[in-house]
Amino acid sequence: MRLAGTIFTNVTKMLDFYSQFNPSPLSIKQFIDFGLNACERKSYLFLRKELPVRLANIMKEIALLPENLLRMPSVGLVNQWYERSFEEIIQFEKMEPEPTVLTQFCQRLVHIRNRHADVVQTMAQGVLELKESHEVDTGTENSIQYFLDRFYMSRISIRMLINQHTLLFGEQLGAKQASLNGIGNGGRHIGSIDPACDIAAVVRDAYENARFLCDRYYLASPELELLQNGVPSGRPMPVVYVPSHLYHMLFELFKNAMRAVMESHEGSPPPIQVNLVLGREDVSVKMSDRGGGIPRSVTDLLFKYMYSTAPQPSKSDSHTVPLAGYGYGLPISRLYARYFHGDLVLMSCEGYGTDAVIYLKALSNEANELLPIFNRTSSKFYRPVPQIADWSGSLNTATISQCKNKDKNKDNMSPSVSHTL
Ligand code: P4A
Repeated sequence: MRLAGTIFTNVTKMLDFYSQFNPSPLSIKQFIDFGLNACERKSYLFLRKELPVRLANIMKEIALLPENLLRMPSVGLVNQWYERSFEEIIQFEKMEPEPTVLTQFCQRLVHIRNRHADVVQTMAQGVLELKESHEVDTGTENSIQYFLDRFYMSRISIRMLINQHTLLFGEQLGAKQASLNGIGNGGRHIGSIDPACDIAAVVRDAYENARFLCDRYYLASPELELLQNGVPSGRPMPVVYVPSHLYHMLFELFKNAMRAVMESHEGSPPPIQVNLVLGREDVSVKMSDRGGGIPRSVTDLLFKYMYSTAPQPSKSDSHTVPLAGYGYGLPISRLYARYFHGDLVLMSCEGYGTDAVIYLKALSNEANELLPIFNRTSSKFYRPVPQIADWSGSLNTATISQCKNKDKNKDNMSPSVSHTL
């Protein structure tokens, strides 16, 4: 207790210090080169600076949140986790990379990853607490959307770094060997990256698991029609990617598509079509359903955290509403796509069905991390100024505020590779 004041000022100082640095985005190619060539010492020296930088950058933004959101118990809890983890990492600042330190560092990373396991759910709870206790205006809603995109993106990136280090170097017993061998995956994984990730296989896997839930709830399910360049093909389509990220996106999209199809058809449900296309710049995965679609005004709302926030079905209900689409499935799936400079877009034709497209970068050296950077420009989004319309019609329509969010999502993120077109 006696030291509390000292620790407080010290950590505050360290936060100020580390938040001055911009995060260093890595490309998938760099992750792979690093995984193949770098030693644990080098990884340690990089992470003991990069992790505090990424933590500090996002913690500075947490501090800028609307005050009534910051006061919500769940948000306070998340904030505490970040403070604790930041403190735990900067303890390594001056520790030489000796074997005992390296082991301790690995264990610390695992501990931190576990501590942050429920961040998404807890933050959603915080937003729910705010909605239930306060009237939320459009300005606040936009700030929260802006923040959560950056906050969850930061989390994805920090977990990626931790996963790579612990998979490559953790748990003594030849962890590097095990992760490089990628048990059951043809021995090619580099941490969480598969240099020959078969998109077709991940599509089938996500489909089967979503179908299992669909069958249980609706007692039927739509078939999958898997195409490559528009024609049926049994051949694999390999890309350099993180299979778990791709799976996450596809599973979410399959659940949505199945729900829409089953809710709009009494008899035999029309199949869900997935078309895989490999271009020079993009890999595109297009999922088309005939589930009746949604109006354009709703498409945008599906990516909004405030709109998607609903009380979680209780654990005992969860088996009866497997495709309910609670939570942040779509907005977070889109962040996974954008994390390596891809995207996820929905195009719906109300009255017919929905197309969802996942875009990935075809080249691993162009697949750079997209990271939020804390600076003066980013902080201005937390003090929304009253908006004056410069187009006729209400400013509060979903369409217009989504347009603004689209621009915002692109601002203050780490720069992308510039293309000469
Ligand atoms: N039609 N189309 C979709 C939905 C409806 C749809 C839908 C009613 C809406 C909300 C939801 C799940 C499905 C689709 C594919 C998508 C997204 C929406 O990727 O067919 O849960 C949130």
